[in-house]
Amino acid sequence: MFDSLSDRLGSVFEKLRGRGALTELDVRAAMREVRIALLEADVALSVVKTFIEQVTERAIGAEVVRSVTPGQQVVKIVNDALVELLGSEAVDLNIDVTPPAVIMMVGLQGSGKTTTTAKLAKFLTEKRGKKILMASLDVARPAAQEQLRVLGEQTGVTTLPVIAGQQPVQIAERARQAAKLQGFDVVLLDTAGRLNVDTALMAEMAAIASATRPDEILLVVDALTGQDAVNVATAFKAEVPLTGIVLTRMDGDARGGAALSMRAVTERPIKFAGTGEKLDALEAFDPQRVAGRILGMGDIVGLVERAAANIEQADAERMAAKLAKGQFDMEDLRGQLRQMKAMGGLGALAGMIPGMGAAKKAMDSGAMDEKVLGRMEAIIGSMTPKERAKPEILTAKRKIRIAKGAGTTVQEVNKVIKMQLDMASAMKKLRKMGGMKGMAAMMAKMGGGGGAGGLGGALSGMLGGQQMPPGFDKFTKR
Ligand SMILES: Nc1nc2c(ncn2[C@@H]2O[C@H](COP(=O)(O)OP(=O)(O)OP(=O)(O)O)[C@@H](O)[C@H]2O)c(=O)[nH]1
Ligand SMILES: [Mg+2]
Repeated sequence: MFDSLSDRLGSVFEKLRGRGALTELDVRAAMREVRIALLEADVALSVVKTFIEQVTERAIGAEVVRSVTPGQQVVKIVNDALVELLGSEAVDLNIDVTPPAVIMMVGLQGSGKTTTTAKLAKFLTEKRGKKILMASLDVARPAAQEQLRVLGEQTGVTTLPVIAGQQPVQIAERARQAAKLQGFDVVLLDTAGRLNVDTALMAEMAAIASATRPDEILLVVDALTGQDAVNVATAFKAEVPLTGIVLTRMDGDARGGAALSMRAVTERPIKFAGTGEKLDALEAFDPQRVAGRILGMGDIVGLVERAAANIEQADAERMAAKLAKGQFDMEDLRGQLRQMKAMGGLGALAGMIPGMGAAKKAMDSGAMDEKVLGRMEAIIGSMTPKERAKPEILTAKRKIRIAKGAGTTVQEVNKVIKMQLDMASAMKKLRKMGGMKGMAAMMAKMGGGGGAGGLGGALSGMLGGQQMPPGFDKFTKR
């Protein structure tokens, strides 16, 4: 279904791919084309706008990983943003509850509720080994209950016997009761289709939902209706607590707008996609896979990921070698700061360095923010390579120059120097204790807590922990 979008994006990136360098203008021009492609795919305007802003900002600010081209890097950035747009992680059904779990299907007339109910029953039976009971609450259309019964026969799934004259809420209650007594794991409730404007049926749906309190209320929407599907979802969300979306007719020639806008607009995950009329044409919705299908550039995305992983690996090895020798210069400090930033915390070091527990806690509690790391990085960035390798040559004059370069004060430069010194001496101590092996022993002794000096101590001090070395207070947030 994403064919034309896929083609459009493909040709945008084709132009970027081989290029040796990309300017901001190149990126912006490419993003204008991506924007048009998304709009033509019927993605909601607000969603397109945010998406383009995000990707542009990331692409322009990105450091290009060695051994890939800037164009490839941009493809990876767009891929990641698409994955996020689609919801990042696949979201499973919430059915691991005290049985029976109740799943209620809602949606407009003809959206595919009854078919999807049967598909889901088959899926849960075959793939999850669940015992399923289906019940039709559709008393609005004469043949509806019979339709589900026939589907039950085709799939070998039990359906609740029909009792003429019962109302939806009663049927739902009876289904739950029967499931409980007969040991079913999941009850699937198929409901009557409604026109959006049909207030009576909307009210009935809300009544069923509040009487039955289902574990899942899945909205079934037709992907072919594009942005309308998103509007429908918004309208239903206002009536009942939706827990997820099923997009049907993904096998049709929908342009993709519904799939791409749905998550962002409704804040509900797409849990399944219907991909045909057959009863096995149902897929668990996986953002990564769908984004991959849209971009059709899995090879490039994989390449960039591998390159990044290799570099991290090489950096980690270099670092480990230095640590083993008991060295720690400004370059190492900068590497650590970057890693911390990249990991959104002190996780990079937490497993290696004694005393990091306290530092991590301080970070998590917000005692230190990204800006601080950035400022320290800027200070180190203003040093010459020689100064970074041999911080002991930093004279007062050099410090003034560095402070100016980083737009900060000599005091702050001194704090960074002090920090590097503390860490270097911690490294020496560690080495005396027997290098990396000693470190492990020391960690075992000290646990994640206080951190008796050393790198952990220096960091937790910097982070506003109890061990704050003199002069580090300015870097912590108050
Ligand atoms: N191609 C395709 N057809 C589908 C899909 N899902 C459902 N259909 C078809 O859509 C039609 C309507 O499906 P139903 O399941 O009866 O829809 P419904 O929402 O229960 O309809 P009402 O109960 O009348 O509101 C049927 O012909 C299905 O075969 C899908 O993913 N792909
Ligand atoms: Mg139906």
